[in-house]
Amino acid sequence: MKKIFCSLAIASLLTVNASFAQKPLTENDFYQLRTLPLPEDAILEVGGMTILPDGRMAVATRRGEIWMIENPYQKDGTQPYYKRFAQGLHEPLGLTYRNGSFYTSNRGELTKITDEDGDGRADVYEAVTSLPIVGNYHEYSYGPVFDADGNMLVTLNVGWVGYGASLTKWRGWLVKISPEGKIEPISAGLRSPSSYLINSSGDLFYSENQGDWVASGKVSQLKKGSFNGHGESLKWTSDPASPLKLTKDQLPDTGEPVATAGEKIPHYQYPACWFPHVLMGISTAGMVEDVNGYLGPHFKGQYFVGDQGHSKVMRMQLEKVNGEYQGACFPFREGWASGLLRLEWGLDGSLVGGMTSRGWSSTGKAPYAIQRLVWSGKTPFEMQEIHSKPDGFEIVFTKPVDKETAANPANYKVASFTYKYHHQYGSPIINTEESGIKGIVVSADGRKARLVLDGSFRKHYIYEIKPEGVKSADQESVLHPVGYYTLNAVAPGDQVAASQFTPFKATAAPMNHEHGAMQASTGKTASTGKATANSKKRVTEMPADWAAPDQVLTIGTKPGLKFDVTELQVKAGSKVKLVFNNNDDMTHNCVIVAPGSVDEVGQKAIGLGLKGPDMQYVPNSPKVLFHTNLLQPESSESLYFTAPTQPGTYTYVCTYPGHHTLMQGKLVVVK
Ligand SMILES: [Cu+2]
Repeated sequence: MKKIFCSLAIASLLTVNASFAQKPLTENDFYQLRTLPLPEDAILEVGGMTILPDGRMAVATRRGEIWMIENPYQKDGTQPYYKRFAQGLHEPLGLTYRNGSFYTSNRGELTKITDEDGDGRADVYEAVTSLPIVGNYHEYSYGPVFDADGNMLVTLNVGWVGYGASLTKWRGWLVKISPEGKIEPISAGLRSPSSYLINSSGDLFYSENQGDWVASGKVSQLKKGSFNGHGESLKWTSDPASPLKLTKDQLPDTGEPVATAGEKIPHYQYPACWFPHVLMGISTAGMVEDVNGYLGPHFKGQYFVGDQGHSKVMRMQLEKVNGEYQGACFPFREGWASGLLRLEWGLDGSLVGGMTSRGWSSTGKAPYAIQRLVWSGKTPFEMQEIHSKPDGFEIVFTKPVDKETAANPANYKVASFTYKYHHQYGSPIINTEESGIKGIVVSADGRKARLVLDGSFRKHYIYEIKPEGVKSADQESVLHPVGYYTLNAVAPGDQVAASQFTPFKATAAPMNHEHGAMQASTGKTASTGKATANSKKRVTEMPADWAAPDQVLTIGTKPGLKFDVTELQVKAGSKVKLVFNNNDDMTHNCVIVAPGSVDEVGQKAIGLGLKGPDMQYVPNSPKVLFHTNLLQPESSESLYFTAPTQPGTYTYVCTYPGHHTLMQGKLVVVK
């Protein structure tokens, strides 16, 4: 008996193992998060973070303190040790250590802090210089980063008065501060420049957040005399110290594509890499360059960019075409504990994330956290790089591909789009177009697939590249089968001769239309049937058989992703007219969903990707009961519907990507 039991147990163990082996691989199989235990008596909302030469970590908190962390790597399972080093600062949002002193940007001062007697506590706080401020809550100051000459670079957030405003000189600028404290304006047009770095080639980049004048998150090179898009900073260009003379009335504030608007603006700096809003993250933040290949030799020389709102790290790969940087971003590792503001390399090669979410909500629910990301030593199957080619793109994979799937054009999708340039908040995706694939050449070693595209290229557009059906030689799927390449210029070089193309099988159409993506992207959703299903849910004229609505509800919008009413009541089965007024300066819709389904519907809306704009970001789901279209600022729509007969708490929500977690209200249906 015993023997039989044992062999049965072993057999069932084997089955369990086999089913584990077949599970799709996840980010966690390659990169693991380790959470630092935090002391109970400290509120470590990370604003600035730096690693000291001896491996200790120093953290500046938004509460105005600096903490030293010994043994952050938890060697041999031991605990880290925390000690408060400094206090009394004003929301420091940067921290640098140099020649035995710390430097940090407070709201109104760049401060040098030194422990002169070596007791592990700060003794001397010196003002390097005052930073310009009028006291607006949104006037964050970031940095410093030292340049090669020992000057300090500091970025200055614009204030907020219902729009981003430069209320004092040089808000919305990158400034250079000499060791003597003299401020020199360098580059204009910044909005919320929370993070910047000097790369191994000595070039300076910053990450920017979506907002007014800024269509989406992006990473741009910062050059002296350049303009990065936010109009308010130009208020100060008549000052003799300004390195550029551009004025706000020279900006084409018309909502035309940013791809072409930039050509009309003197000194305009196109982003090196757009991080499409929601499709990647919602608020790009801390960045590091991996010169050492800490996260694997396959990503050596690439960048890792944190996202505060989505609690994730994204990957960016840059190349220079015609002397300018451009490149692609990719998803990399989500699931961090809080809003990821800072990234630094630990001395052990782990990627350390410093987090905070107070006032800036994030998908990671902790109010603050510190975590380290460690590479497992395994190589994920990913698009390692995307390169521009005169006739298309070349994808470099981290591992050899299965040549059959890699040569089949049905296994790829390529589409391009841009955004509007205007003073309004953010932008919808516009001008989406799919590219047909003429041919594919897979390299002999199986590491590269060269896609030759139909048609002409659109300069400064973002190309979405999805190798969804490509497998590795060992039959793994691409872990993150999407990348967004910002095509500022088409690379020169040789075209692929048509005779080199892999001949397509008759069954492989030039593009895969199965998912309706083509129809959606050209605005013909009405013919797909999906819109018909949804259109019954959007009745904007009073049904003929109604004498009058039983009840009229009015919902408006407020800044900060809010409806102006958070709860409404209707009688089950009654005839309802709902007036939705969008009085905010952002685009919103109003979608009534079944009880308990708001997250599911919100996630589905995000999942619409490039189809979203044409679908009004309303997913085709039975959980969607009624909905308006997406409304531009200062517009209104009326809906007519019969209230559900089933009493309960329904939700009205804006499903525009990034809004659904905050922008909700309760629709209580009563008997
Ligand atoms: Cu909204």
